[in-house]
This record gives sequence, structure tokens and C-alpha cells, in this order.
Amino acid sequence: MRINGDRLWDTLMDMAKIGPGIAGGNNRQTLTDADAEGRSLFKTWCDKAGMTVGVDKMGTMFATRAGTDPDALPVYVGSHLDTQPTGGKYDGVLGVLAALEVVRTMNDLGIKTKHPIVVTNWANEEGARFAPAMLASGVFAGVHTLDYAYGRKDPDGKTYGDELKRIGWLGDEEVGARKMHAYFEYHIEQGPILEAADKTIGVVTHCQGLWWLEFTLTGKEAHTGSTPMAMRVNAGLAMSRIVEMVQSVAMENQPGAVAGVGQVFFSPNSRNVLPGKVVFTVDLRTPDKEKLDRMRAKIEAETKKISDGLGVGCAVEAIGHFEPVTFDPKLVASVRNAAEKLGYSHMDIISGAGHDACWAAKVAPATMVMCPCVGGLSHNEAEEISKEWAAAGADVLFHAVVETAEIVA
Ligand code: HGY
Ligand code: MN
Ligand code: MN
Repeated sequence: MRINGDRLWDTLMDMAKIGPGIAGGNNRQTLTDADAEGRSLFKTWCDKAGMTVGVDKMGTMFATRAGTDPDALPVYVGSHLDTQPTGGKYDGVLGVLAALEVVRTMNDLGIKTKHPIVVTNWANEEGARFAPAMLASGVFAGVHTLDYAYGRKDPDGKTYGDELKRIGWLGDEEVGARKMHAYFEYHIEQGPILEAADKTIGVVTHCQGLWWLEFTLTGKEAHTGSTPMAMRVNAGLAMSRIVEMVQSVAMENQPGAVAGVGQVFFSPNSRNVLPGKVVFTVDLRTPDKEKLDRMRAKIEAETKKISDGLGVGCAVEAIGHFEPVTFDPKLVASVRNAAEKLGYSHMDIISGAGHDACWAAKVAPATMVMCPCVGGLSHNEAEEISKEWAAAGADVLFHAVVETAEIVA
């Protein structure tokens, strides 16, 4: 039993037409009109596959294929359709559309399972527009309140709650009311390990933990031309020294730790005005909980020395966090056995990127399947996978999901 790789690939390419980027990828950021369009297309496909679509108060979509036992908790299979501003065509999208392909294949083969199957599109996995990442699955797992989530603002000051209403995808289901028998997520690796090892399947045993630390530095707006160097309260200089220090802390903690800065805001952001305010986020990750917290403490202690030394005000707020995750050994084994049975090369792997599965794992047995991506590149419009890789991971997902959902006929 195999999925239909051509149909999966065509479905991926159809979705990729919505919210196109400028360099072959996608810009389908959460709660934008492009996201709304992608959601509608996904719902059309789910309706055609005979599924019933429900939406919760965070806008997460749940498409149900009935099981034979209405009392049996469903097996959830999903990921996210929202993308980074310069995202690829596969990050998240592959997991949602491969889950749809699992159902389409079950329909083709007339497979019945005891447990229902629920194909899931989590809202705002990326956290690019509204921080933190995995916001909707975080509310689902009870990590964030609905009010906190609704109040999250994008760089233009728009709130999550208002934007969800505006695009017409505010659902009526209580977030987290659904109970899961198991959760599976299929995702591109977003790193170089599988391709370098020439393995087709990643059997994901763990996911590394994360801190997103938002730094607000307060300097003194002044003329970049007429202000003597000794008179400057230079928040931009403080930022650059902190970014350099963060790099050193990560390098001191090799192997198995990463840290960096992807987003910086200068205010007033004028070429000839020293910034009065600099806001940036440090993204810090490692699979080792003790190391994660030790690195955070070191970065914050060093930051104080740097900002005090320059007379720059400094506030640090943790705006995102999850501890390293251990996925469910039984489900991990079902993925490994499926890869073995199907004859796909595979290796155990720790996920470098965060996923909705990290929060699902707090409320249900959860695990992931991974396929390689070309050059390990992701969060870049040039993100690429092969059609064969896409289909192989979906085959493994299909077998692991159907086994967990208990075939009846
Ligand atoms: O940040 C992450 O790891 C994910 O791509 N949102
Ligand atoms: Mn993703
Ligand atoms: Mn991503």
C-alpha cells in the first residue's frame, strides 16, 4: 500500500500558487488574505475527500474522516499552511497535504479504521507575524491563554484576534476541547543531516528546546554627524556587541547548540539619527535543557555588562519557550517499522526546528516523520525537496497512521 505521489506533488504545487513569494517560494503569512485563500482551497479538498471540517477559536482547522468506533479518540495528522515572509513551498505545507493524501489513499483503497483520522492545519505555526511560534497549538495544549494569543500584535500593531475575525476564520470550537488518541506530523528536516547521511526518512525521537528572548535597548536619539563619539548613548552599538556575544556563547557550547538574531527594529530608523530604541529577538536552541537555561543566563548576564558599559538601558523579555521534547516511543517505533517495511533508508534524528508536534506532545502521544531537503535549506524561498522524498515520507506516514488508527476493513 502506497500513497499517490503524483497527486501529492500536484496538490503541493497547486497550494504553492497561493501567496507566491518573489523568488519561487511562498509568502502566505498567517491571517493574511493569502492565508485565507489557502485555507479555503484546503477546505475544498477536505470536503471533496468526504471529511467534515471544524474550526476552533484560534482558527485551527480539523478535517475528520470517520472511524468505525464513534467513541474512539481520533488519530490527528497535521502541520501548518502558514509560511515565513520568504518561506519555501514545503515547510508545514507538506505535512498538511500529505495528511490529506493519507485520507485520499484510504478512500481509494476503501480502508476503514476503528479510530477517526483528523487532518489538522494549525494556525500561526511560524510566529513570524505574531510571535511566538506555534501559537495556536500552544493554546490548544494549555500553554497560552486565548486572551494572550488574541492580543499578540504584528509589526503594524494589528492583533491576532482582529485579524482572525477579519479573514473570516474565527471558529466556534473551544481550543483544546478535542482529545487525541495520537498525533503525527510529517515535515521537511529543514537541516542538512538526512541528505548528508543519504537517508530518506528521519525517525524523529526528540525536538530541541527553545528560548526567544526579546531585547529592548534604550539609547539617546542624536545627530550622527554633530554628536561627538564620547557623548553618544549608542543602542545600535550595544546591539551589535550583544549579537557578537550571543554568537560566542553558542560557539562555546558546541556541539548541539545554536543561537542567533533574525529580526531587528531600529527607531526612528533614520540614516542620520542614532537610534533611541533598538528591539531584537535572540533565538536560542539546544536539545539539552540544562544547557539551554545556562546559555540563557550567560547571555543575559553578559548583556547587562555590555549595556551598562555603554550607558544603554536594557530590558529582556522571554517571548517564546519550550523545553526539549521526547516523542512517544511507541509512535516513534511505528514510524521506524513503517520505514523498514517499505524499504526506505532511515535514521533517528532530533528536530532542530520547532513544530506544533512539540505542543501536541504535552496533551497526547505524538511523533514526527521527516524527509530531507536540498542543502538543508529552509526559511528561504529556494527551499526544495524531491518528489521521491515527498512521497516516501508520506508512505511512512500513511502506514504509521493507519496502523495506529487500527484497520478494521
Ligand atoms: O521556529 C521554528 O522552529 C519553526 O519554524 N516555527
Ligand atoms: Mn514548519
Ligand atoms: Mn517554519
